[in-house]
Amino acid sequence: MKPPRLSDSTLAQLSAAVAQPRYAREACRVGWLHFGAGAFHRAHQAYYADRLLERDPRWAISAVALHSSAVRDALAPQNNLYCLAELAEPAQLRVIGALREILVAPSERPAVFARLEAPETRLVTLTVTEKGYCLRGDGRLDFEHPDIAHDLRADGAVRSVIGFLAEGLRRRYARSVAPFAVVSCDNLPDNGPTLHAAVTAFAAQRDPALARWIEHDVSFPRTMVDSITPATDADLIARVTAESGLYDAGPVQRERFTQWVIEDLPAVQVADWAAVGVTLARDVSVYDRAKLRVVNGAHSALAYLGLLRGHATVAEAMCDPRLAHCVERMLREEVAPSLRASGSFEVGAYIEATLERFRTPSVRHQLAQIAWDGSKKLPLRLLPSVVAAMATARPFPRLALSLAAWMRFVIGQARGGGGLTDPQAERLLAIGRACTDQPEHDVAGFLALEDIFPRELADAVVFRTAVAQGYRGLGANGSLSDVERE
Ligand code: CS2
Repeated sequence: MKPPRLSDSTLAQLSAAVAQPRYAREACRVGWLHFGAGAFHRAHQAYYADRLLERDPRWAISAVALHSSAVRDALAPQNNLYCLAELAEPAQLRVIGALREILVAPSERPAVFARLEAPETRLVTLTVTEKGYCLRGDGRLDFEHPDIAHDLRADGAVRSVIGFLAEGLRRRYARSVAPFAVVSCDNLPDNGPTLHAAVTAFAAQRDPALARWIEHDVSFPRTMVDSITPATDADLIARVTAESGLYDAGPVQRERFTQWVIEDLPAVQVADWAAVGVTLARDVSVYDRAKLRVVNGAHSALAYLGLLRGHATVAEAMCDPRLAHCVERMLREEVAPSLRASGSFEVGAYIEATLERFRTPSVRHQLAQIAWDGSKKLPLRLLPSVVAAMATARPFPRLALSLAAWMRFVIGQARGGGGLTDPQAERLLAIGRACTDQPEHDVAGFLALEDIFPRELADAVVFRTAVAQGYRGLGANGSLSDVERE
């Protein structure tokens, strides 16, 4: 017999082992708007909101899906309830009640603007991935991006998150409503200030006074978010349904570890963050640099090297002793020197803890998922460590190898016809098809992509040589013999 579906009216039938909202959902009010209703948001920020709601009813979330209606369609019959599986042995399930509604932007623009305009909306968060910011390689807003060009002409009928934020803030400004805080939860260095500059630049094209208001009066704190969130699959749906006793079409999963650090600005001091485990910090850059270069840098290295070596998940790749050793040395010898210790933060311990997280067998995190959008990720995750190494004349063979592995991965996809999930897929596949397995030639083809590899870096002989050497040693199947004894 098919179990009943998770919803407000079936919650009483939930297995006793599953935690459920300990607050009256109907008494909660929406004070938080979120762009990007994907798994990471539902596993991370919505979890913290759920815990805030236990003590303060103002923090129900209105989530906006920018493109697809899939999440809305899965959760609507469930009153937007879903299960979060915290992966450990055994997994811990909890039903999250923080989502009030899911708006699908293209068809529900007026409802999104109503939330953006509402004085009760004090917090706007985003998880739209690196490419959602429509930035150029130098981190500034790309006015040639089709969505930005469209939104500047659109007179409110916007489709990018930059357009939504600028238009939402314009409406508040016009009605003298105090601004909300805008909290980027994506893996970009200085995510707050970067987004702040992009929204201000967009607004300046429409109204200089609005741009000045955004620049001076709207807060865009820096943040660091961290929790490994493997994509939802049929396996998770089946497990959650079996363990909870209720059918859930949209569960999410993440590792037990979760971290959220927000820059301590007055505009974010609106909720009792400390009570739910969120850290407010004066200097977030220590955390965000370490997160991007260690957790995300190692992830990307493992993804490309691991896929070449025939692995499917991070935990599997970590069981490959040569690969694990290579990534560990990359972190300790090539990345760590670029990070500063601060207060209780100690780089060596952070690396140790990160590798331990990667080894957790219950977290089946697909390397193919991490391999997405390499053209947007590598410049933020690996290149800053390379630049820091070059500045102090330190060698960086494993960082170079990881970049070469990305090139080999792209070539493999081009030759095998597997396609690529990347905003630059067309250009990358064309470069991949033109490769001849001659290291200098092939590497030069990729390094010519200026919005990934800044000209000065691509022209540096030390850099070109290191990547070509990595590429040569790696071959097409990920041999590590050049950097580690096989
Ligand atoms: C991963 C991240 O998919 C990826 O590129 O590196 O999603 C990573 O799992 C998270 O940032 C961890 O917090």
